[in-house]
Amino acid sequence: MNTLLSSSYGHFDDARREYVITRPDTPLPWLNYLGQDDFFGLCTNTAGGYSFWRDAKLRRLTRYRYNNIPMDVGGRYLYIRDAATGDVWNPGWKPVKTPLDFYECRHGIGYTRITGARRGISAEMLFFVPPGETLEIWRTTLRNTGETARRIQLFSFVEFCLFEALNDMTNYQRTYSIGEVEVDSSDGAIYHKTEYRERRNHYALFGCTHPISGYDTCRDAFVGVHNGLHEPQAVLAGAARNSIAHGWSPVGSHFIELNLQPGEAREFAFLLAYVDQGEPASENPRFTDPFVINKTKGRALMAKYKNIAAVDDAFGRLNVTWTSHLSAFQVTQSPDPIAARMANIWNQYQCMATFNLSRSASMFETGIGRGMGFRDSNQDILGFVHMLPDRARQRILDIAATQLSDGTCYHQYQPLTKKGNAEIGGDFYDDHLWLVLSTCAYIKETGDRAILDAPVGYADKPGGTENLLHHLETSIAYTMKQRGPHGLPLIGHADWNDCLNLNCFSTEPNESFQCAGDVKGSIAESAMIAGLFLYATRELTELYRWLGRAADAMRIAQHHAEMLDAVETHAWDGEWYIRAFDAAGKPVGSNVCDEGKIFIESQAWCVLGGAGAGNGRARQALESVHQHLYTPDGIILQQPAYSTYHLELGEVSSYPPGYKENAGIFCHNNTWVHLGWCQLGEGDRAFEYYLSICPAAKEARIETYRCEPYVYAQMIAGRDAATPGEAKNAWLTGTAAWTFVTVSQGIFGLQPGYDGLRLDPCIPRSWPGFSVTRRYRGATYHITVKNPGARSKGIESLKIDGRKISGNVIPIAVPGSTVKIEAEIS
Ligand code: BGC
Ligand code: IFM
Repeated sequence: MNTLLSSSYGHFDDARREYVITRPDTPLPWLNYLGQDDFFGLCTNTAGGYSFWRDAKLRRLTRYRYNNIPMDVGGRYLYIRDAATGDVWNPGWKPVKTPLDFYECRHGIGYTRITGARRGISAEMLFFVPPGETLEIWRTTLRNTGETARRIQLFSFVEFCLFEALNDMTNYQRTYSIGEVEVDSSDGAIYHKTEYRERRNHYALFGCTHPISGYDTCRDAFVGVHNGLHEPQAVLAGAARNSIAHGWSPVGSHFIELNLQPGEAREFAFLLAYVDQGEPASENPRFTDPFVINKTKGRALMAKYKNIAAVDDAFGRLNVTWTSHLSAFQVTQSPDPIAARMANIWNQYQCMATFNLSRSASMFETGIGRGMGFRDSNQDILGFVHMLPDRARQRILDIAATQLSDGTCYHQYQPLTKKGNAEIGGDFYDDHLWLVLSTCAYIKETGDRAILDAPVGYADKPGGTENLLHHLETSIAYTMKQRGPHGLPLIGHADWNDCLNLNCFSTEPNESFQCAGDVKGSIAESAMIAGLFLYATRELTELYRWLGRAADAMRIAQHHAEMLDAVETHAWDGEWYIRAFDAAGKPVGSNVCDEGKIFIESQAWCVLGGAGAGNGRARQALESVHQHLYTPDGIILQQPAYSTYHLELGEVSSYPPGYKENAGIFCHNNTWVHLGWCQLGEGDRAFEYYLSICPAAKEARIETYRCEPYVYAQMIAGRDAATPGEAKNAWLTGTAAWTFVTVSQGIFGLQPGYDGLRLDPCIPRSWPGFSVTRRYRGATYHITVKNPGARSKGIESLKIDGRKISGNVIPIAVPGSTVKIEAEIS
């Protein structure tokens, strides 16, 4: 695949799996993530961002000020000073913003490489987290590209966070007095050891593999009380202060002096590590012993990466690891390069980020407010399970353990403790159903039925020995129990649409801008949950059949039938499915409403759940979406937008028209309609819709779109907005997982099943065919589909290693084998 379109800010380099940013002043900071296991970093195209271990709230290593001016300040900085002239600059342009002769940022898969050059000196910094390590490496190359010898001074910089990020940014009466550091100038190691004294046997280490001439750890000494990061006084003066922080704000800065001859280059690395020594032994008299940290692990890390060859080796391992992850699904030949580029590289990469971080830490999520979401993480698994099924398995069990025995769930939990967060309100009556979807997707991917027997208790019954299947049954039973006057599921505080708060009785918004209201006794119902329930019960019925449990399959199928009847009897509005009934029993998302007549979610989920299949309503519902909600920028959440605030609808009407849930284009729910069109065999529609929200297709309009062109955004402003087409909330969105499901299972049509891989593509009629390679249950399938009759759907012939078979399910091959599939749509 070659480079395609480009924007005025950069272009894709598919061969290297990179997005290349060619000027630093992007419309918004364009972000990448470092890390794939336990240690993570956010890294923007100007080296901004922060790092944490496992949990962006509880184990934050470096500080970051959201809502800053300019927007993105603070990060992994290297100041370069010409000792002769005093000229100071950064390779990533910020924070000094001295004009560069050359700037390039290559965001790659798990790494970011920033190169800057000025007046004959070039500096390249490669940031990455080696697989399995709890540290990030800044591989640094300084080169004299000029014709005269140069004396260069370097100052590295991080600002430490005192580990607990909320406390760090709110509780200054305490935090200004607790900071402690230690410096080992012999090996360039700066230890940030706040909290070590107290109860936590951990520290952060900022090391440098090049000999240093000095250091700083006190922000006031290095930056200056009245200076900004664009003018640190130590850098301007060309000398480190060798400061030791006592309280206030500890920082880490190494001072390096280099003499570079023409053509000479120097390569070395900075390391930012988290060292957790585990709980101190109980006999350790922590409060009486002299306060000496155990540097053994820190020193071992420094020694390990002292040699640049070890750094390169680690980077090589990172790339090999990613090639392996991505190779589980690769489009090898496609008429549309954008779809292939996104599916092969960026969409799967984004799925890893959402799996790891849920909705916790991005340029729009502070790492403090949200942990792992119950519904979010279940959905994230759908786009991740093919890459690392074992990690998905563990996650499913972790999530299930945050369900309560009555069927409700902690809406969010903290990644470090895996405990539900009681401060975040519950009563989202869709949450539990997503667990059915993630579990079934996992078993279809792996065949591991044993997960159903894995013991997992309920959050309110510690030590319980129920199993995962018990949780699925509890979930189904809970919705059956919680139904309203029309037999549809009650909505509770909200369903997938967090802002549709139909039990909002107080004009006093609470802290999270959600309306206060007691859901007990409320009759507000959700047609979206009804559709989701239809889908979940169909999944569970199929699972029970596969398990040979016919009676259970029939029992669940009866629940499905009952709900289907309620949907068709009460939720059909004439041309589409209504969205809900409010607390007064009035329809929401109906033609009888003045605003908010039609919503996207209930159309998509009722269709995906199997409603409207035999009576034409499914097609009619999606046609209504096309007529009322579809725009070239994507499908709007509802129309007409709410022009005023409605207490009885809640937060959805609190947004200005065109933004977020009030008639914004919420990319996440668009994907369900894409799948709906695939289900109906409309490949042209599905693909046109797919491209409408695809970031790689936005390059030509990047000044309007503003967000990263390589990852999905949660929201694009709708046509009612003042800024239509403008994206927000990039990276951490359910759009990632669901788009991967759409592309891999809907469009290219590779659908993992209990007994094999079903091949059921739905493509634009103009496509002559495509090829995909899929790793599935240990075997590799090379699949080629031809479309000589210019149709969208319907596999007519299927050959496995040259042998024709009937139907469209590819049987499970021997692990380790390679299978050649030739198929035709005709
Ligand atoms: C929604 C936001 C809302 C928030 C709190 C999010 O999931 O997307 O629009 O402000 O929840 O209710
Ligand atoms: O469904 C939610 C999700 O859980 C968080 N982001 C917004 C979505 C829609 O409100």
